[in-house]
Amino acid sequence: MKLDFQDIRKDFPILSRTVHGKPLVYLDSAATSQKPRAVIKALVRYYETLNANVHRSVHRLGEEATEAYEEARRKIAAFVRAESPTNIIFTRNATEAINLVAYSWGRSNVGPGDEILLTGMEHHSNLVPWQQVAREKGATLRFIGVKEDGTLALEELDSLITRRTKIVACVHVSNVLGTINPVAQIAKAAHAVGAIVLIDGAQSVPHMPVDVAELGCDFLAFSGHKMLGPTGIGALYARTELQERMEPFMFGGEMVSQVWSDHATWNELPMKFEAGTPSIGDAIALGAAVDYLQALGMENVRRHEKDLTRYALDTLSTLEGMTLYGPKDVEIRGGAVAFNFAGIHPHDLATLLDQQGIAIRAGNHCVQPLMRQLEVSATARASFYIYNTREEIDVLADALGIAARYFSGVIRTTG
Ligand code: C6P
Repeated sequence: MKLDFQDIRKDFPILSRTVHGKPLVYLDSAATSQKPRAVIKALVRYYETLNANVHRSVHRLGEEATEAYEEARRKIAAFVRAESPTNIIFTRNATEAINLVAYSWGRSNVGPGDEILLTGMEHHSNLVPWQQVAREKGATLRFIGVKEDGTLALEELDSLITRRTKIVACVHVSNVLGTINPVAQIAKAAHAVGAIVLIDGAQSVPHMPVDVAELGCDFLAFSGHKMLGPTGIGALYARTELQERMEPFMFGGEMVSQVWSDHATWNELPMKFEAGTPSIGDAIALGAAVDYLQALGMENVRRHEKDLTRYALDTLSTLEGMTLYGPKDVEIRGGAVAFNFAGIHPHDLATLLDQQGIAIRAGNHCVQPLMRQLEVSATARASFYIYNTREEIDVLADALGIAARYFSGVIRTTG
């Protein structure tokens, strides 16, 4: 199926606004995506017609809200090809999903002398929780290195994955380098020594077909807001057997079955991990986001982003003074393109582009260890999604040309 991307743009009300008098060119979807009308409507519809707490009330609204909430869970499970909806635990975001694993699984299964294997391109969300577990439990963190070309040093895998490895926690698609890591291969090596595998899917689930069985992962964490859904909702895919063996993450209402004054038993899966009133409307709207993506087809989403990424790499690499990070081959990379340009500080660059209506991100992208390896304190980053066009990349390239001239003193401000 060929997608009409101008039609897709019409589904996103925000894309018709202007910024500083210029049409908005939104190139920051790796930070958070924009939302189509169908998702906004689902949220409004929930509050206008369904609003009630879930799993508690026998009244009509309570039942309808519960059904809509559980329907969203079914959609999300199908989206990542989970065996059962009970494999999906709702969280606030990918960060909370990873923390859930670190607290519930990590604190009971990692001990002194054990090893936790990460990569050198982990987002802080998949690094700091493991630093905490390692410190508390006397375990050691190990890292698969990142090579100059932005890919992982997989030749190190055999020596890094040993009987001491308890968990391998690895980002699927890097939010800086764009690299798509061969997580299925890593998972196979981890399972061979009895380690379990957590995949940080924050930048993959929104952008490409993801099948948990094909990845061979035990856990997959992702955020709703990066995949057209609202903020405040994310998910953890967790294998049933591991859920059964794990202690709850948080304690309180709804995650319990029987409660006595001095002890309690836990609710069935996955409610055991969902304490308190969840983000009901946000979960339902995430279900609508999944419907929207499914209707487009994730293969088409990936194809469009590959095209944009190839175009961006080709276009930006012609600019003098451009340093692009990450693999050059779009077959092994996603649509987050980090760069430094003409010696201009990324924050200055982002501010200048903003004057042209262009939204990019500048900073360390919550991956400070990788920044140190790249020997920079920050980069600029353009990131793409289904609503972006080649024309917007041309606008970016032209604006970068203007920025270079401005900073080299050719263009001077008046006043
Ligand atoms: N990266 C970016 O601009 P949360 O904040 O929980 O929704 O997602 C955390 C996260 C985890 N892993 C990866 C690979 C990510 O890219 C992110 C979020 C954003 O790159 C915000 S720092």
